Amino acid sequence: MTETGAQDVQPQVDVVVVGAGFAGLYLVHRLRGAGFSVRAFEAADDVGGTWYWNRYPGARCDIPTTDYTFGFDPELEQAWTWSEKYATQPEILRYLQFVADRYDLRRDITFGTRVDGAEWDDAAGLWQVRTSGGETVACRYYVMASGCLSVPKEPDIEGAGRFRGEVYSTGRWPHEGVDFTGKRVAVIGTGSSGIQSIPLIAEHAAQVTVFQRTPNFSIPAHNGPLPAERVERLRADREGYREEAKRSSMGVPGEKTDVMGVTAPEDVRRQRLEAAWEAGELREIYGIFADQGVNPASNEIICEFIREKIRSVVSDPATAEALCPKDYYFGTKRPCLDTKYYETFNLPHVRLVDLRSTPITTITETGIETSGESSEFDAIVYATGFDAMTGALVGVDIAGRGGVPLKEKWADGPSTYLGLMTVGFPNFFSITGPGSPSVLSNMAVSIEQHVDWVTDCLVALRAGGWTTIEPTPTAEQGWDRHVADYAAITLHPTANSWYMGANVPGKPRVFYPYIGGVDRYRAACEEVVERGYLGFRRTGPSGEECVDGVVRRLQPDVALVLEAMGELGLPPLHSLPPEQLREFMAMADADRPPGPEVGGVVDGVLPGPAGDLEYRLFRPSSPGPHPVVLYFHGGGWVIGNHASDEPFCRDLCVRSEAVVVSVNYRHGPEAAHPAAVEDAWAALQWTAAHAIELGGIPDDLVVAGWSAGGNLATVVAQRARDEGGPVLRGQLLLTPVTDAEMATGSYRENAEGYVLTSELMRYFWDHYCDPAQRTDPAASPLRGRLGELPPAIVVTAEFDPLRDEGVAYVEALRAAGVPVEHVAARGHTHTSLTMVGVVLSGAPVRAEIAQRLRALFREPASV
Ligand code: N01
Repeated sequence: MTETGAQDVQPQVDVVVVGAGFAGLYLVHRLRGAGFSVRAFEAADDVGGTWYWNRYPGARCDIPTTDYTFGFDPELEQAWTWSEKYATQPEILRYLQFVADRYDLRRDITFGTRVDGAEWDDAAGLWQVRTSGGETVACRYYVMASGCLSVPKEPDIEGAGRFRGEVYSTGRWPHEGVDFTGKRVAVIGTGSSGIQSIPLIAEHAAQVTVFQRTPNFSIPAHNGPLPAERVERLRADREGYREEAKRSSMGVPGEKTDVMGVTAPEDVRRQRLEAAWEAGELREIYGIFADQGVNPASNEIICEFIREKIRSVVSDPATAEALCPKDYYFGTKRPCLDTKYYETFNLPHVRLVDLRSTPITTITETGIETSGESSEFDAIVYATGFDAMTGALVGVDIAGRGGVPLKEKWADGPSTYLGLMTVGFPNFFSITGPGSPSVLSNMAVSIEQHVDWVTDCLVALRAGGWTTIEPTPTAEQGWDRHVADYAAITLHPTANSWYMGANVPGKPRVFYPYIGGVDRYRAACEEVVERGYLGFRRTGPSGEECVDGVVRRLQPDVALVLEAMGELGLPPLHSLPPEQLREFMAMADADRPPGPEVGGVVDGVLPGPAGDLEYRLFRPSSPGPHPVVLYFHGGGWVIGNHASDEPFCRDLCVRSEAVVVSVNYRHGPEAAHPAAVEDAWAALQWTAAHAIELGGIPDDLVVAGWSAGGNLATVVAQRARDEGGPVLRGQLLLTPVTDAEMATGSYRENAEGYVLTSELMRYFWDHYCDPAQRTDPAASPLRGRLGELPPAIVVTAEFDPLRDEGVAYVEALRAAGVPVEHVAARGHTHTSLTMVGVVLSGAPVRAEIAQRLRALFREPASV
């Protein structure tokens, strides 16, 4: 490590910063204020970053200026007044120049100079940063504040270099501006840059031809004066307003909706859609429905609404249709705010070329050829986008410990801890890096949060006598997984967007930003600090400290459900008498999504030892006969019935193409152990005997159950073995109860906070089974003889008190020679896997269960 060298070689400067946009400027200000020496390098001749380079006509912010602004200094906010809801590029650039002047920032910034490379010197514990000016600067900390959308994508069109007319790129626009008067102009690209610039280019050009590969969703910005309501709120309580932004999901204050697109009445939908259209704000269109980002049907309502609007504006039906996005979900590519974009296509000199039907074949010396036409132009404008999120970071030769290049480490996609740091690159930070909310949020707020976090971190290092900081591999892998888990429950991975790296040929296809929201992200960053820099190793002359661990381990949607339940302020479930607990569960079940469509549902009764037992049968839609799954519901042998796990049963039926028969059984305390076992045993015998009438294949029978139902399933499987039948294909045990002892590690780790608590499990046992009977294998099947049992699929959940007894059952079955498939559901709780349509991250686990179940049915019968 760095200890010895670190004391000998002194840095020339504490921190090197790359970039002088929003992020670089605030970094210089904060670091300097915290007593660090700083040098910033900026390729441009002045401050501004994005707003220095993107000078194309129509360039504006699309977050209202009340929010797209620094919030760290109330006096700065007093001293500057924005002129419009969405400011133009020149005004934003003037603002950043004003900020640079006000805090005298330029004296620490070297302009016209790129950082070409940076090497970590492990012996000295320093970064050696090389610049295009020929300097090498030794620094302790190195921060890339180089922007998420700062490296324009190279034109990747055949013949692009041959064109002899004028060529412009929106991301590198000439400072003196461009006069298109009387010219024939081609614009390639219809993302935000194209959509903002096309109407203004059309004001002067003689002809504008727009080459569109993918149409975008755009809504009118309704630009104008600053929103009065926002200005008033800021005036009345600036601090409260800024704080609300920090605790919002996008970095802009606003209410979250709980209106679901699919279930809302038509008039409510319409009202919300029209209101968002009228507001002309990203925050509003991202928040029309609570489920628009995850539910295709809900999302489609928004897509179709915008398509209707496009059709109502654009006169030529063919052009209108070509402008309507149809092959990706709203929001999975960055939507745009525009000023008269669609109207521009009604002008006689503006034409759309749909590259989907007639792709560009080549650019020639004089124009553009597509498969359908050849046109001549005086100028071509490339609005073709950026190598987003990682382009600027891997564009510099950054070599970490052992000389490993960042580019190499990230060859399969970026890997970061909190989007701030990466393993193997000590003391190296990226502002709004991949794995942070960045481009999905108000950049001004996200930049400030990162700069504050980094500065506070350096202050803490100094105070603690540490000289290096680096994340641990465990922490980084955990964060990468969390970022990917979040993206996986959204519709984003379905789109070819720059969020997915899909716009740059060869770029790894992963979801680059963090979609958990500014609020949740900030909470994670704060928690890391509160827990003593969890996931970081810090070293210094006097040794090292490492608090290893993962900051977010629950599946994101499981965490959201737990959060929502926490907000209800319910009494502990184990404090309710059984009758009340049953009523409460029935109420909760009434509101849940019903589960997928099945081919048919039949209710019936079968004879039990103490009277009829109700069952509900779910039939697949394909022609039968099918294998049969006899299913016992969860509920601690105290609550639930044959219908209480209906969404899960439907899901199981559809995914495994089996008839699922969910049978009720008697519950404690009214009918204590072994009543439930006797009922389950009767149900098994009856189902096996009536397989054909139920639409099943005889002998193609699996017993299944969740939790207490899993306990019953395996108890009757043991009995079937001992009594010579019925013949079973296998047993599916979902987070089963296998032992009454309640003394495992998972009982301690997950005692509270994950719905099924230790107390609640004790309550269930106490209502179900006399303590003297609990060691009986008919109550604690782990204690039974396990040899010669049918193959098992055992599912355990990471945050479940029952996890370890499930694992113990897996091991014991294996030791007894029983084939076992163990599905360990990472980040799940005892109850989350059955929350069909609510906890979306449960779907891949259920798919895996079904796949294994199907495989079981394909195997030759074992008994
Ligand atoms: O870039 P883009 P952008 N042949 O990647 C097309 C922010 N921003 O500069 O979608 C033909 O969105 C490409 O087509 P396709 C904002 O976050 C903000 O416009 O890949 N076409 C697409 O239509 C934004 O999202 C503002 O099929 C080609 C377009 O070019 C981000 O920056 C303003 C092509 C590129 O769109 C990037 O926006 C501007 C090819 N070979 C930007 N290659 C504000 O309002 C690409 N395209 C604040």
